[in-house]
Amino acid sequence: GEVIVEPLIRTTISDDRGEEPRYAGYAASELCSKGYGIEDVIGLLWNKKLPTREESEIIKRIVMISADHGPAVSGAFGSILAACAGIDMPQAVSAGMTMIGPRFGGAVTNAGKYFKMAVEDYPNDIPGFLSWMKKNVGPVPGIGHRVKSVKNPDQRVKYLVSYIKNETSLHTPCLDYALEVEKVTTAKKGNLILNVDGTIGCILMDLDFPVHSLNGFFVLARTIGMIGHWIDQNNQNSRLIRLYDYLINYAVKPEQEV
Ligand code: Q5B
Repeated sequence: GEVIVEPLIRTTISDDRGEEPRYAGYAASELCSKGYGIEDVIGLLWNKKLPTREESEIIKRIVMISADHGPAVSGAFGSILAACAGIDMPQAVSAGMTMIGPRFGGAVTNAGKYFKMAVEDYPNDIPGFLSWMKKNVGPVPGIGHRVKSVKNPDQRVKYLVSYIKNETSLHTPCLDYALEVEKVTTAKKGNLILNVDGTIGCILMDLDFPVHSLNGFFVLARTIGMIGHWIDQNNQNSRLIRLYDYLINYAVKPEQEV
């Protein structure tokens, strides 16, 4: 007779049982033939909604602007180090990916989460929000940068903010709040700017993406850059990296008698 088994998993985003995959109900080939882009696929698979044209343009810019930030940052450097050690592409890219976390690139989700909380729980009370964060969380995710500052502004952030404000009709309570927080934090220290993680986190909250999807934007975008660095090192037949002694402060005890 018929055997009834409990489903092992439940999916709500895609279905490949027909002639082709459907993303939240939309046939992949139809999306292509009707002129939709990768940003629309992101909207369907991460938010189960086809973005409006205006929303798609914003998503596209977020991915473009976060794709790479040169070889010096933790993620790219991790991939380069691996490429130079002869590691294959997937593993070298995942070495870079491993670096994405609370300090580097992985502050998007928490920036969105806490700025949204601030809009709701601390409207017009930035000192109250900052002291809550200090007591309960630590450094405000989305604020602060190692090299960018008031004197050396991050053009990616400037561009995104100006695009959203001047060329879209997006309602931006999270972004507006974060920009007000930035005024307070930069008054204390010049590098406590609203950084790229914070900016995209707030815009994505304002776009109504699920909070857990937010780090995915940095992960997706930076994968493009890490693959690029791996290809670049391989094209150059780069040699194994070993740090020179002058780059290390050997603070160990001098030789001891046993
Ligand atoms: N302080 C990013 O710090 C960094 C504070 C703060 C209050 C804050 C730090 C931080 C939150 C996490 C975040 C994303 C670690 C950054 C990115 C992508 C990237 C990267 C690239 C790319 C930098 C010195 C003093 C201390 C701290 C205070 C620092 N941040 N206070 N809220 N948020 N931010 N990450 O310069 O009194 O001296 O003890 O954790 O949003 O990853 O390009 O490189 O595209 O690849 O190393 O842009 O800001 O300084 O940590 O030693 O702190 O400032 O409490 O105070 P630093 P620290 P005190 S974007």
